[in-house]
Amino acid sequence: MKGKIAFEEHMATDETVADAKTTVGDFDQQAVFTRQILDLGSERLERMDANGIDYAILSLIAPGIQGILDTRKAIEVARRSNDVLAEAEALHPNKYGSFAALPMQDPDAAAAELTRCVKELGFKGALVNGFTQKDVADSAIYYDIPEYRGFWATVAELDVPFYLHPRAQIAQRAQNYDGHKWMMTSPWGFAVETSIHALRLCGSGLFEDYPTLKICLGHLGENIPFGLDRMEERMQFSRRGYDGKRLPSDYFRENFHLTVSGNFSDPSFRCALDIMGVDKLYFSSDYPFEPMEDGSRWFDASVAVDDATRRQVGRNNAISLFKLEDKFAKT
Ligand code: GRE
Ligand code: ZN
Repeated sequence: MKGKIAFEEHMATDETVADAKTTVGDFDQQAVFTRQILDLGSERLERMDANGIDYAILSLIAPGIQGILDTRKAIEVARRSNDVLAEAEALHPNKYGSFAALPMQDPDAAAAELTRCVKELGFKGALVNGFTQKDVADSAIYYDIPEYRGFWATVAELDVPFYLHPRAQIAQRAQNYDGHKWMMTSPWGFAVETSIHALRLCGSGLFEDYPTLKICLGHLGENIPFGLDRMEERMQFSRRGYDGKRLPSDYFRENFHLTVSGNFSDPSFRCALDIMGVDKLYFSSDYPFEPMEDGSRWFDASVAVDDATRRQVGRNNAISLFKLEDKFAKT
């Protein structure tokens, strides 16, 4: 399919590229990966063209700003990274959009940086890599706590999507992976970590306070669609510690938007489509963690997706979500 729009597409700056070392294994792959994640020019653009991707909203590599312990440094690195993204977008305004990286260590600074990025630089929203560390390595702050309500007020007021992207559990808190490190990151742990964070947002009453928030999740919803009916069923019996007025499944269907990034599976897609409906699903590739070719080849030919669905999920829904009508026509 030509004309796809993708928005879990990653980049790194020179000062954040060290994160790539923790995510890719052997040296050959490391060298290729490092080149690809730093590239905001011809290699990425040619690959987008070859795979029928018209437009990509770029975001900083994980864990990015969320792994910086020093709050001042986090604020500075976020700002510099966002300026690099803005420059790339200015060179290729019809090819790239930008998601803000945010210093979540300081909710007010994060709100201020998002406001700057959206109002001054024309960014399309934020992408945050899960919980944030702060001051000490053994820390993990989730954004459902009261300290972040002011931040969410800003997100709601700016009316831009917030992409909750995975990161790995931190080593000091990962005893459940002892001896099984293979599943700690993208094969399984990313989805566990990110789904818990997403459900914490639901359980905190956040979407009662700010009912218009739009939260994006990748990987077809980090396994939540598959578990949602059971959750709703079981919560008839117990809601201990739950502060939402409605069920998590109500908020999930209303406030969440899922991309297919890195989860190019017909059965998983059918489940997400059944649970969420066609309006809430979007294309994305997760480049360069996934080759653009894999996502595009699957999406363009998938028998789980009929042609009208393909156009809606591959393009038209993103035009609506990011208000891109001035740039792109729906097809
Ligand atoms: C991702 O961005 O989704 C990702 C990583 C690291 C490894 C695999 C992966 O950040 O999909
Ligand atoms: Zn990703």
